[in-house]
Amino acid sequence: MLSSSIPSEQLRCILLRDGCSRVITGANAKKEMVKSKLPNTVLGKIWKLADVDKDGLLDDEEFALANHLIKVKLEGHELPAELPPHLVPPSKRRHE
Ligand SMILES: [Ca+2]
Repeated sequence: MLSSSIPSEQLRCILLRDGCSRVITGANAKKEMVKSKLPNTVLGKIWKLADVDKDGLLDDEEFALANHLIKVKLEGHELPAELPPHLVPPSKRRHE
């Protein structure tokens, strides 16, 4: 399920927000991600969980979710293997 890491280009978007304004729309994207000091492997896992619709991009809601997952990890909790339903952004819920 988590066999492949995220493409380096996407990670670069996370870390640098370089030419990725349509992907990472949060002004604090770079700050938040770098501030976390989490290893790339963890950020990749967070990306996979946060990209709910699997389109390879993080929109506002998904980025907020990513930040939430970063906090979870920083608080010492393990990341879930799959995103719990209650964390899925309302606009991404398709099974209700
Ligand atoms: Ca997405």
